[in-house]
Amino acid sequence: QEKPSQEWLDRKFSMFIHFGLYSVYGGVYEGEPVTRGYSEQIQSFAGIFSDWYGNTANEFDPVNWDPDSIVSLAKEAGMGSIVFTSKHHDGFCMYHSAHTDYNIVDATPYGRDLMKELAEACERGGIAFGVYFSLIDWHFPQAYPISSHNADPLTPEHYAFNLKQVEEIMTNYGPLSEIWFDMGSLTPEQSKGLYELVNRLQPQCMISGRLGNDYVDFSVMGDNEYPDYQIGVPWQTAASMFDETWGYRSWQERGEVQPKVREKIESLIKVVSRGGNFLLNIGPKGDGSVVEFEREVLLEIGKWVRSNNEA
Ligand code: JFZ
Repeated sequence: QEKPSQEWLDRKFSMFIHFGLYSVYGGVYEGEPVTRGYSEQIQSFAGIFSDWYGNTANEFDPVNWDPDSIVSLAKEAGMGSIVFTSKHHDGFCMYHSAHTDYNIVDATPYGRDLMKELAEACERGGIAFGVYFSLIDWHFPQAYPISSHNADPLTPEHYAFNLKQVEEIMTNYGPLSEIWFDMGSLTPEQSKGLYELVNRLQPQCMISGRLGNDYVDFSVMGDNEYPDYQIGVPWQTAASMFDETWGYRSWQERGEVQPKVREKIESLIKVVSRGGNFLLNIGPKGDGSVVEFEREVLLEIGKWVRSNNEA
């Protein structure tokens, strides 16, 4: 029996990474902070046309992205896996897709398959790797309109495109611990099709409930949320460092490290003691570096985890 994956259930604490073209904007458009909405959704909240937004790829050169040091950071924090944004709502692929040029290899001066390098670093470091994959796409022509909660089912073209992309992700990046489908509105046939595709190629890969229509291997709670009764399915709480954004926000007021450490340890305890997986997010800068505040918070949490394991 492949599911639920016992490894997934045992993992308890994991790193979420939101990294993409939006990280270059850092929550700023035309010199002004964009104060509405998550910064990873700046294309929508600042009303930027996709072609114009996509020009940012010409300057996307995350030379300070260092997958081995990110894996070390996750391990020091006591995390057992990393879940990475393969494609967010903006439609930009952080991996080498054969089905669109709108990807990190073909469209940026960086020109390397950053997701593959992260997957390999996870393998070297002995932690699991999974992906976030958006079922909203603001770049794919047949998938309009721009919305962060599109209520229309996927168009046949968009669905076919997603199938091809999920297939390449399931084929080229080693064994995946989970796929975090997000935010689409699918027909039952579409949910079933994607669910069966993942199961066929990677039967151990846990599938998030956001695929819809009860095709679910684990269910996702919001920050600080957890079920107050046994729900009978594996579950996860995803949390950002600050509620307002998952992607990098240059003008974020971060305050002191210690109160944030305490807040996140409290969440970790609540989630893990109730049997869930805690997925804590970082949002690296456009140059690929980890925000110092976030690094410090993770290292402090790691100290607590270690002292707790020894006790
Ligand atoms: C979605 C995305 O729209 C968002 O940009 C980010 O990627 C986040 C991780 O996922 O937004 C969500 C998803 C789930 C919840 C809240 C926002 N939730 O379960 O409370």
